[in-house]
Amino acid sequence: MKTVLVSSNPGKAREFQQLFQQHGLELEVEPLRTVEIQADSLEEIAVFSCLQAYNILKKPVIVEDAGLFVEALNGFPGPYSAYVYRTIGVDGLLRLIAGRPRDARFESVIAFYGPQHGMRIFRGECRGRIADEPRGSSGFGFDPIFIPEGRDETFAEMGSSEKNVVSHRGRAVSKLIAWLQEPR
Ligand code: ITT
Repeated sequence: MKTVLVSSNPGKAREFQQLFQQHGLELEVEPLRTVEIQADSLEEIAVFSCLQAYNILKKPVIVEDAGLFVEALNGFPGPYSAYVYRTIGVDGLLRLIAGRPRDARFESVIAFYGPQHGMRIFRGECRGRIADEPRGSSGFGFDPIFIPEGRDETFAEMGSSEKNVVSHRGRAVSKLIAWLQEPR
């Protein structure tokens, strides 16, 4: 079964592609822009976008919604991460948490929908902390200020394959791939 990822984020698509290739699976990326609802949960957003994409493309699709949850901000920006990134960006987020504890986590929720299997959800989380200043130039979004647990480098100082080993997305995609590879 060839899987279609609907995403307009090339950085995200690259990380998915790399994991699929490592497992000898094909992944088609469709940069279709769906209407992203505002909701307090990544799952609600992913499920809504996934059904919308399926209704347009009429083939099995996957959609991922991810976000950065900062503990000192009670989980903000979470599901609003794309908006916060576009508006105040990395520097704005650093200003918001100046002098406060740096604990944070990334979460990824992947929604798969196909008429044979219905809706399936796969989750991944990566705990870590917010760096004092941006470091590194690879990746996308908040990568320059996120340091995963047990490491000193930010995600942006790692290559995408190294990031995939520990990241929220890497963990969620690995669960998706294990499910896709189950004999049926
Ligand atoms: P699509 O919905 O089209 O896939 P998007 O960029 O809008 O692309 P999300 O809503 O899932 O994707 O992402 C929310 C934002 O959270 C994203 O734009 C980044 O700013 C941030 N983000 C998510 N995953 C990230 C990661 O692995 N590294 C850095 N920032 C990330």
